[in-house]
Amino acid sequence: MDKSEKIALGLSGFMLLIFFGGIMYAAIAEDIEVPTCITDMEPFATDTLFQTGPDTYELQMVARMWAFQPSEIRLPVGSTVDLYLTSQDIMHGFKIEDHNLNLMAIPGAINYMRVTFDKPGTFLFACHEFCGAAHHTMAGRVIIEERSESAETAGGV
Ligand SMILES: [Cu+2]
Repeated sequence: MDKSEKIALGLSGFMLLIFFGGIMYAAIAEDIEVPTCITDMEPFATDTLFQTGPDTYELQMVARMWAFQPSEIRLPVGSTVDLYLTSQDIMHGFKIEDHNLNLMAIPGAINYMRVTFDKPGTFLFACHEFCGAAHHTMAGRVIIEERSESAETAGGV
C-alpha cells in the first residue's frame, strides 16, 4: 500500500470518528431526539387530540392532499405532545416553526416525535415536501396560550 493511501485512509478514519462524536454529542449533551417510526400501531384515518396527563397530550395527525388535520391546535403553555403522524395519500413533510420537530408523513406508516411547547405564541406548521399543485396551501398553526386563559379551551382542536 502506498504511503499516500495510508494517509488518506487514516484521515478518513479520523473524519469518521469526528462525525460519530458529533452525532453522539447531539444525542447525549444536546438531548436531540431522532424521529421514530411506530410499528405496533395501526395507521389512523382521522385526527385525534386528547389529554394523557396534567401537561401531556397525544395528537394523532393526518396529512392528505392538501391539508393537515387538525389544521389548528390550541394548547396551554408547558404542554408536552406525543405527536403521531401519518398520511392518507402520498408523502408529505411536517415542520413546526421554532421547534425541534421535523417529520415525514408516509402513507401506511406512522412517525412519532415528542415536542414541548414552553413559550406562548402562534407557531405555524407546514408541509416541506413538495406534494402537488396545492402544496403551498398545506399549513396550519399551533396556538400556545397562557395558563390563565387556556384552562377551559385546553385540548380544543
Ligand atoms: Cu404536502
